[in-house]
Order: sequence, then C-alpha cells, then structure tokens
Amino acid sequence: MLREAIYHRPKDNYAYACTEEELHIRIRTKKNDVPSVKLLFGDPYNWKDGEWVFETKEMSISGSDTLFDYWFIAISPPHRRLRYGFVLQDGKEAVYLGEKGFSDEAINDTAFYFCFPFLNSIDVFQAPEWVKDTVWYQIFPERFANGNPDNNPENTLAWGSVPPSPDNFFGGDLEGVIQHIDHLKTLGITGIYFTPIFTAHSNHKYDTIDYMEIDPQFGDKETFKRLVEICHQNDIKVMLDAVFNHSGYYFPHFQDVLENGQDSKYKDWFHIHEFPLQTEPVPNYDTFAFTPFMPKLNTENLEVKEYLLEVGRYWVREFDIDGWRLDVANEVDHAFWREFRKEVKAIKPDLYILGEIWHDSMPWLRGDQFDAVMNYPFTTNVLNLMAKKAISPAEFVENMSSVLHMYPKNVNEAAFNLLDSHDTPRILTECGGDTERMKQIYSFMLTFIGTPCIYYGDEIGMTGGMDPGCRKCMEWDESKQDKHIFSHLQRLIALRKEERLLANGGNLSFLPSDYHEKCIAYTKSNGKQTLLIILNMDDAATSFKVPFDIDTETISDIWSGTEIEREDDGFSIELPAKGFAILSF
Ligand code: ARE
Repeated sequence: MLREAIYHRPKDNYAYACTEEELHIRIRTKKNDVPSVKLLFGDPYNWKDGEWVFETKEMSISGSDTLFDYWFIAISPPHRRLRYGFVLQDGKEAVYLGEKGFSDEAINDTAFYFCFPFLNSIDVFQAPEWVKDTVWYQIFPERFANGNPDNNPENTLAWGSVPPSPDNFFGGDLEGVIQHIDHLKTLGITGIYFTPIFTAHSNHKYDTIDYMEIDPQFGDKETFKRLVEICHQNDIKVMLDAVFNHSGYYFPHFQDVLENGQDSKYKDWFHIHEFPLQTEPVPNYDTFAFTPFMPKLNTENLEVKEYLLEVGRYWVREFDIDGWRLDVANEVDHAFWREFRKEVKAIKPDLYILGEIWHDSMPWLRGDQFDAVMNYPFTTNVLNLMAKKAISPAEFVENMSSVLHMYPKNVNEAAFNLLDSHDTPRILTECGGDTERMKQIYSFMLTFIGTPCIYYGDEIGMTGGMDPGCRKCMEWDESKQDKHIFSHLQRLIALRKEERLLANGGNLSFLPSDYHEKCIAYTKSNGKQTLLIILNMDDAATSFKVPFDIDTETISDIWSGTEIEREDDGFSIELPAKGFAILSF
C-alpha cells in the first residue's frame, strides 16, 4: 500500500456538509492500490467504560483519475458532530489513518482522528436552487442585434459587413435583445448572461467609465428596466458582468489622478508605484494584465470598497437583476468578495454570484464568497477529447473525475459549464466545422452536472476563432442559420426541463473505466430512476452493452423516443457515429 499517495484533509472537497444533516467524506488513494477503505467514526463525546465508542462502514469509489482512486461515503451523525478516521486494507495489511498519521491499530484517543466539529446549517454551501434548472445564454451586447440605430456610436458599420476587430462597432444594443426575445424563448433558454453594459470606451465595455450608467450605445436605464421585465415575464433570468478588478482609463477618478498626481483625492483608489503616472512604455501602476487602459482598483481602500459595493447593490435593488458575473474575480481580495456577498444577498438572497476564475477555485467556493465559477477546466477537458481528439475517452473520464473531485457535490451542481465564450474560439470552429460533433458536445454539456451556458450564435452554427474572431455579429439571415443545430439544442433544453433528473438532483457517476473504449457513459440516478447517457466517440456506428441488471423487458431511449427490447444477454444499443442515447430505467 503506497501510504504517500493517501490523502485526506477536512473540510473543502474532502469533508463537507452537503445538507444540514449529511456529511460527505472523501479520501484519495493511489489508483488500483487499496481494495478496501472503511470509515471509522463516532461521536467525539461518546465514551463507555473508558473506551471511545466508534463503528466502521465501507466506503465506495466515486471516481478515479490518472493517479488516484477517490473513496466516498455520506454520513448523517445523530448529533451533527464527528470524529473519524479510515481503515485501509490490502491483502497484506490494515492501517488506521487519523489526523495524527498512520497507526497499525485503532487508537483509543479521539485526538488521533480527524474532526468535523459541528454541522452548522449556516455553513452549508447553498447556491440558489433555481440555478440548477437554468440553461444560460451568453450575449455580447455590441454584436447581438442593432435594435435602435439612433444610439449607434460614431463609425458604426453595417451589421456583419466586415470581420470584428478589437476596435470596430456594429451598433448592437438592448433594444436589439428585446426585439429578439422570441428567438431566445423558442430556443428555451432560461437565463441570459450579458457581458458588460455600463458606460465604457471600448466595444467590449470591460474598461468602465461609469458603473452607474448604461452605455449610451446600448440604450438607457428605462430600456434596461424594460428588458429585465420582459425577460422575467418570459421566465428568463438576467445576469450582469461586474468589472471590479479594474476600471477603464477614462474612469473619472483615474483621470483625476492623471491630472492632479499626488494631490488627487483618488490617488489611493489605485495601486500606483510612483508619480507622475506614466502609461508607456510600461504603466507605473497596477493594471489588468499589462493593459495600461485598465488600471487595477484598490478594493482594500474603504472608499473604493463602498463605491463598488453600492454598484453591486444598485443594479439588484433598482433593476431586480438575478445574478452577477465577476470579472477577473481571482485578482480581487477575498475580504471584498465576502462583503460583496453579504450586501447583495441581503437584497436578493437567491441572487447567483458567479466568479470568472479559470483555475482551481476552492478558496472562493466555501459558501462565503461565490456560488460558482465559470467551469473552464470542464471546457478544456471536453475540447481535448471531443473537438481536438487529443485524449482518449478513458482519459477524458479520468480528467473529468478529477475535475468533479476538485469540489464538493453541491458546488458541482451549480457550476457554470460552458464550451466557449467571448474569450475563446467558438466550439464549432474547435470542431473544424463538424456540426454533428458539435451537437454531440452540446448533448454532453446539457446532460451533465452543472448549469450549462450557450454562447450566442452557437445555436445557429456560427464560427469564429480567438477574440475578436469569436465576437462576430449575430447572423439573423435565416437562410444562413443552421436550423438543425437550433432544433437539436431546443430539444435538449426541452428534455432537460421535462426530465428533472437530467437537470437537478440525483447522483452522477461515470461507468467503470474499462467501459470507455469508444464512448463516454455516465448515470444520473436518484434511487428510484436511473438515466444512462452514452455518447459514441467512435467515427463508426457502434453497439454498446447496457451493463446493468434491469428487470424489465424494454427500456426507453428518451432522446430518440425508441424502446429497446431485452435480448438473451441483456440490453444493448446501436449508436451512429457521434450519436448518443439517454436510456431511462
Ligand atoms: C484583447 C485581446 C488581447 C489583447 C488586448 C489588448 O484579447 O489579446 O492583448 O485586447 O488590449 C477584455 C476584452 C479583451 C481584451 C482585454 C484586455 O474582452 O478583448 O483583450 O479586455 O484589454 C485571463 C484572465 C481573465 C480574462 C482573460 C481575457 O484570467 O479574467 O484573461 N477574462 C476577462 C474577460 C475578458 C476581458 C477581461 C477579463 C478584462 O472575460 O473579456 O478582456 O476585463 C488562460 C488563463 C486565464 C486567461 C485565459 C484567457 O486559460 O488561465 O487566466 O484569462 O487563458 O487569456
């Protein structure tokens, strides 16, 4: 047994309260090294005749990645407190593991063991329940639809007349979204994520000038209020983009520092290294990346904090938005985000707080800051298998197991899953224009765990490379829209609404690794019903056995609407290349 590979540490993703009663406990061992792991546990205060009273329960493997097996158990301690350890056995030895290390026998001292001191309900991570049922649609407002030419900025180009560039404008606005709400309603999405809409200099608006105004090229507050009302009337949530890590160069407070230098009353609003300020050849102040036109805000400064917290409150209080997506969230201090959560949740307790973080985000997902992050590790893994074919299906499952075990289950359930965005090439471009493959990839995302997001235009087959290529004007000429993709996504979204188990609740687990030679297969079950999703990763039609003892004569594929008859050796299903099935039993 390789003890060096064994790891557990409460809390985070290894020991967490999944509900107010249920603890989830995980431990990691070297892959295929330990055949049996038991949880040894008891109430910290339950002693009898000088002996600590404990019991043991078998744990099960909830997933494996390239290096490790992840063991799991759910347990509901009667008094919501627990001392626990592990008994690891292979053919040759049994070892006991507690907080103080390994032992060859059970130790009659609770101090040896790990501790989950008390399951306080306020500590339970709780993302808004509605998020799990939401299918998001991301809109880059400048490129979605020009509904009101009167607010066109200078040099606005004819819609889609030339390729997008970092500096050109086509006049997209909020009125354009209102005029196309039927497109979104027909698709079936139930949430819109808008990239920034406040007054800013650029076409992307990540260089804010006024956090309290709608950019005039997008419209005004009355139009935005009407947009939110119309979305809500159509059961569509609205999430805005908060750019608090930095302001724009023309943000009046930064302009004041440029003009007055050390005498500016705003000099401590930024991280300035020396005066006078200089923007080139290298800015002598902190910025986003090395972009001189995005000076980093000092969110530890009380005035800045108060200013931005009011921005956070204002758009929730006055316009009833349903979520904030937080730009460059990982570079803003944790203290600010803890206050931000308190302030905006006080106004709207079920507001969705989504951080933009591309890496492991456990420190922001403990329940005191974000409800979720943009799940780019999910994106990378999906692209590597399904678009780039750079890994095998079995490696994909290992990588996805690793991604899932980065976080608690209740964090995974609210994860913001995406295939592309305004910062990445479009998924159809990543698939080399293979629409069948792209449809299969969306089928995966819309049947997986987490809340999925469709990037505007993907639903009609738009392509585009890295920013700015991925920000083309939305294609509204129906003769140029791929209706097959649209109806595929429309059906998937409708099925996700009909089949609750697809969207919410239940437990997801991949089939054993040796099943994944030519497919990706996972189940979602709630103890009563099981859905088995199989995606054929082969380029040829392939038959797959259903590796479960099912005591019925037929099972349904709820995607194709067909019934599968039992054969002598059980059930199997033939899938076309790049096809998939959702079997229910
Ligand atoms: C654009 C071009 C750049 C160019 C720059 C020059 O894309 O290549 O150098 O212009 O001005 C916004 C605009 C962008 C603009 C950028 C800078 O939308 O068009 O860039 O401002 O002016 C990292 C951050 C992540 C960030 C991305 C872009 O971690 O937070 O970089 N994403 C947000 C928004 C962007 C926005 C900004 C931040 C700035 O979503 O749209 O850009 O407010 C790896 C790394 C990630 C990295 C990711 C992408 O995966 O792990 O950390 O994200 O690549 O580069």
